[in-house]
Amino acid sequence: MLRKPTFSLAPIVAALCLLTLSACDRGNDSASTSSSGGASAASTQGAGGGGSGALRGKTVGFSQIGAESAWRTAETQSIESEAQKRGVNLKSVDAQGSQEKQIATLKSFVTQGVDAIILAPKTENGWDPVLREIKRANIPVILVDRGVSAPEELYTTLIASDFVAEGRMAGEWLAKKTNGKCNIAELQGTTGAAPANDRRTGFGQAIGKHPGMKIIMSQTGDFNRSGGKQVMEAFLKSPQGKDIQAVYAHNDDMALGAIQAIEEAGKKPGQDVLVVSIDAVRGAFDAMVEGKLNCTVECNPLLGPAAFDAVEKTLAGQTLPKKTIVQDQIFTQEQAKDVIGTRKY
Ligand code: GYE
Repeated sequence: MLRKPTFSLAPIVAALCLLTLSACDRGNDSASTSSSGGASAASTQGAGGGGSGALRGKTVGFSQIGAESAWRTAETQSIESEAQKRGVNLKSVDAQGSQEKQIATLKSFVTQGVDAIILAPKTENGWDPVLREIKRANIPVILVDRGVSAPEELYTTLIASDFVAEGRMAGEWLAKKTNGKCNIAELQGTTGAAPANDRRTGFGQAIGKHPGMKIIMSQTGDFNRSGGKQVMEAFLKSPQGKDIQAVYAHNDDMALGAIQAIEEAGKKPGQDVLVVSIDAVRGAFDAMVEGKLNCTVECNPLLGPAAFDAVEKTLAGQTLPKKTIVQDQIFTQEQAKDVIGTRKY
């Protein structure tokens, strides 16, 4: 189990890189993971630099939700480039935000007889029938980035971040920053999506310990920038708009949209209204350097190496842990300048 090196460890890591160049490449480019539930650790290391060659010529179907955020674009690129490195024939299909399209895609993967499926599911519910169909066809399903409510036996493994922990980190940071007193506007992710549900739960757990912290408005901005901007505009225009002291956005793209709305309303994001979000994409670092975003919690999208390690293992007959958790960390405005150059997405 390899934890992502923190930035203070950089000199030591750099020295180790000289000794083991390829291992360091993998460490920087792919998500660091640990397995949950006491099962044996699923490593991202095994074949992260392109694999053992075992997947060469295999056909893998990848059903992606869409391209609503910089995070998702980075995830798609990670999966597509890893497939290429391993000589996998990848059928990558973008569902343009539609769960129905994802289901139709999965059915077509069954008809085509792919060797394995990687699925980034839009919402938690609604997958049981199609997952049963895939199981009957004996095709392993690797879930990446979001979980589903379907019974565990219907998929091979899930590789994702702990979204409750991410929400909690954001809430704890805000509690500390405001001494436990703050009126908050929340921009939720896509309705019914695991990260939206869990990030709301985790944040609620953290601020629940502080009676002076209240969510005074909350609405979905669908994990995209224009959604975040539109909802924030409406929040600011509402009778309680002047009371908003902080924005908690379930992802960076919505926070960046909200920042625009705050500026257009004549206020200073990062000062008049604090902004905290999740993902830690490049745009968030730029906004932190400009002083407009206060804090972002990382959610690593570089899941390609871990996903194809899982495909390789399951096709080799190995049993995988049901869940592999991606390790994340928090970044504040104060750290942004020093860290921005090292960001990969
Ligand atoms: O945080 C957000 C995206 O599922 C973890 O989806 C992912 C989330 C990510 O659109 O930016």
